[in-house]
Amino acid sequence: MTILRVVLGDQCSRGLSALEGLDPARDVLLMAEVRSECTYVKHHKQKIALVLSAMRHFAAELREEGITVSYSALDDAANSQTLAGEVARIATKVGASRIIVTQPGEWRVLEDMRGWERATGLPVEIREDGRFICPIDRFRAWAGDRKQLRMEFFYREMRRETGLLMEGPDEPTGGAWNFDAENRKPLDPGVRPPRPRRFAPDAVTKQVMALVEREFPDHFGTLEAFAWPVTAAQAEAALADFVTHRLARFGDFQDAMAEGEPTLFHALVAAAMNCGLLDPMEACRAAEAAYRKGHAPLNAVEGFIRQILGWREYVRGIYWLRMPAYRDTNALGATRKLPWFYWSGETRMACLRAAITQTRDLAYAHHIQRLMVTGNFALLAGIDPAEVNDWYMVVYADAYEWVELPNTHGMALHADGGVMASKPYAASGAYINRMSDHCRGCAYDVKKATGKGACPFNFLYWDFVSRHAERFGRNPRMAMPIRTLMKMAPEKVAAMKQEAAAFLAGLESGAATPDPGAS
Ligand code: FAD
Ligand code: DLZ
Ligand code: SF4
Repeated sequence: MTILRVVLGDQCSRGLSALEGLDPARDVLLMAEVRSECTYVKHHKQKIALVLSAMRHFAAELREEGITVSYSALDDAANSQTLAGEVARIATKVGASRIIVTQPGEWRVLEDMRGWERATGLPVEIREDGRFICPIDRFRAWAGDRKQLRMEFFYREMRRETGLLMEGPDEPTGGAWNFDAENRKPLDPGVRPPRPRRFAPDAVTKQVMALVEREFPDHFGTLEAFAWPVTAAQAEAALADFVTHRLARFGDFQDAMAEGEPTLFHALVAAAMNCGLLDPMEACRAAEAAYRKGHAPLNAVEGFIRQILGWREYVRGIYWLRMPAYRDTNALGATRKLPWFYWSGETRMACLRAAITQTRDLAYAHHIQRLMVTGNFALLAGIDPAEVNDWYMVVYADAYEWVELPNTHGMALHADGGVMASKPYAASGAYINRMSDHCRGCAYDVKKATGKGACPFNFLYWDFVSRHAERFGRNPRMAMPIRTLMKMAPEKVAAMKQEAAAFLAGLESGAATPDPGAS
């Protein structure tokens, strides 16, 4: 009896649990491009092109192995345009006796999947997603009834369990778990980061790009610079390119930002990893091997491995532990609408302009831009987490709710009330000035917190600290800024609060950003 095996767009992995035990003589594999998945948020055009191209390439590879693939293209006349619709339609067409699928990455799709049995009248087996290093139940067990779910402690357990960068059962390589203190350098003016390898669109990708332009013309972003890997072989080449040319300095400049340098020493592997083209453990092992061979220093390699083995696994654990309530968290009571410049990039704030315009053109910004520029601004300005969440889901090629939501609600906005981070990642312009060269070319003056041309990050920061001083009063990690605020002249505090109010009112009125010469 035919088993229908369903593979979703972010499950383009040969080792997927849904493919285990597949019998090519008996089974049919279903992949379906559907409008509902392309539009549940209006994804960046490059994200849709990446996922559909990866799906088409993966289907072709499976067919070459002799596997029967039922592939619903987006423009097939018979396509019902929903996952449930295609599963029911193809199950009937092939006379399936049961359905096997791997657990999806998003709560919304799992809810949908739970209805497939009713929709098809067939048993549906939802298998664990073995592509993650830490199974969901393992994370739950770790979380147990701990009061604090700090990533660092989870990460150490993962190091012990995987043996990555370990010299013995409890001995981390180099004698420490974390070398972050070495990883906070601004970019040296003389350093030119090597450009990441680009993967020019082949015929399949070009066809998909034309389809995306035709079907989703009003989605955010441009397709011109599309250069993402779309096959497992290309994703491995992208990883190798990173390990060879950028890993060694990844640590040093992990938190740096620079005008005209959209990628610095980052890996650009999340987009491929999140749609299944690259195995996270393979990425960690490749980095460790580079260290063992003396090709990259420990601060770089440990920093990179921590991002994947630590942060990536941890945020996924938090997502499944806390959903569905996590999505509605808004601990700081933020209600403001997302300013229009998040879409247009039209702002006089150079740091935000750089992060947003590169996001539009590349569907990419690196972590510090996401956290300390667009995220920090949204935190300080009190933007509604639901609006911010939608923005991050739309704009990045690597965005899937399981990873995007905890990063947005937990890390950037402190909307989860401190589940993930012990204090909000709020910072004034001084931080951006220390870590980047954006301020030099900005219309605002980073040294000023009030008066004509004052940097908005400055007065918004102090306004934020003042608004939330009571809430964070007993948090030792917030003690310093609160003490500094208390020591400030009351007139200065009042002036900054007034500037913040006027600035935010200007944003609400639809101005791109208030004229720095106007106040
Ligand atoms: P690198 O800087 O080279 O890091 C290597 C890898 O580590 C990444 O590919 C990624 O797999 C992993 N990683 C690093 N930081 C994190 C993190 N905080 N959480 C999970 N994995 C991490 N990452 C996504 O994959 N998808 C998202 O939708 C996403 N949304 C984010 C939203 C906000 C507000 C913030 C602050 C961060 C978000 N991140 C997201 C995390 C991080 O910014 C991206 O993983 C990273 O920028 C991807 O680029 P890269 O591959 O060059 O990463
Ligand atoms: C992101 C995405 C897009 C744009 N399109 C499809 C699609 O047409 N068909 C499909 O199976 N999956 C797609 N995906 C990925 C899904 O949105 C993803 O599987 C869910 O968000 C669960 O992580
Ligand atoms: Fe950003 Fe302020 Fe610096 Fe301008 S001066 S780039 S707004 S931090």
